Amino acid sequence: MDPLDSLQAEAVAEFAAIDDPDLLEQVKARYLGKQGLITERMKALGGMEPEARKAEGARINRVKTGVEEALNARREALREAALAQQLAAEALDVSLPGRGTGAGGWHPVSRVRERVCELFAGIGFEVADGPEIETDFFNFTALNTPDDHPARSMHDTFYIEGSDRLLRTHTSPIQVRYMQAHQPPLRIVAPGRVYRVDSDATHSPMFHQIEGLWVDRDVSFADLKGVVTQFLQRFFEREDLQVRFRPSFFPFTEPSAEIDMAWGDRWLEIGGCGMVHPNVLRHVNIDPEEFRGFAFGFGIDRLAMLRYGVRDLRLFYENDLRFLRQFV
Ligand code: 2U9
Repeated sequence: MDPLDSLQAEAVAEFAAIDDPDLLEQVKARYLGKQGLITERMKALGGMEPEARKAEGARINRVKTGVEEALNARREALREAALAQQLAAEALDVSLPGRGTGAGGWHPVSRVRERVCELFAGIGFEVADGPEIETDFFNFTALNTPDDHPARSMHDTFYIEGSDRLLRTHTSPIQVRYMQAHQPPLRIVAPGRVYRVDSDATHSPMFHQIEGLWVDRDVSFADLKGVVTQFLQRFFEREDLQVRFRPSFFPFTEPSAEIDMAWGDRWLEIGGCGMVHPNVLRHVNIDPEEFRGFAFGFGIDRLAMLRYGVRDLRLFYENDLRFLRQFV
């Protein structure tokens, strides 16, 4: 075979035997590099007669093109092989079962809220709702709370700067709004978030209340005692739970009482209640000579702490899943 042809055949055979792209580039240099076998032959053309140089030049170029084509074909083949290998390694088994997202669960405070609403719904109470950002009127004035009452101070209430708005300090404004929109007789519970400037192991600046209100022609303090006592006995699932009503004061009820329940060998304060103050009824155009009402309130977080044996209220708001999962 002509030496130039055998050079081409040699290069093509050598490229075909190489599996490593780096090695391929090294071998390419042996033929096409600055001192490569083909390049050297090009250089040798300079010493030839013009006629012979032209013919030999054309032959070398043809061989060079052939070698370059073989090189490029091998490069492409190796690139495709590498890609095929990568795809095989990263292959997805679409028949595998999914990881799943895991089922969420109710927060303990929400569970207690739902349970309390359910118990009251069972004796005819409707569940009412209202805004967390309230006006001074619905949060205080309509609830017979005087201008100089400590609850109205910046110390106790979050006010919204540059407006007459505030974060409601109790859920009572819900009942005021409900009475504006509905005629008695009426029976509602109002659960929700409330806000007070207060923070320690048993107080959070945001906490949850549920309040109840029953307005009718002939409701009495005896009805109030019965409803509250039965609710607590059902909620704590203890028919013999002892409940006591201790005289107290709230601006929006008269008479008023703290609700205590027996817990181990002592009394625990668990809520407050009273007969709706006549001024509160007048603010919503209900005639206190015709209608009377009773109201009560519980801290949902406090009910949850007692029901589940949680000592620190703040655990409910840290969102530590190890804690929260225990209630699901
Ligand atoms: C209207 C009229 C009266 C709701 C009441 C209480 C007493 C009470 C506390 C329980 C624990 C607040 O979360 S707590 O700190 N609540 O003591 N709440 S009477 O009285 C109302 C409500 C609405 C129109």
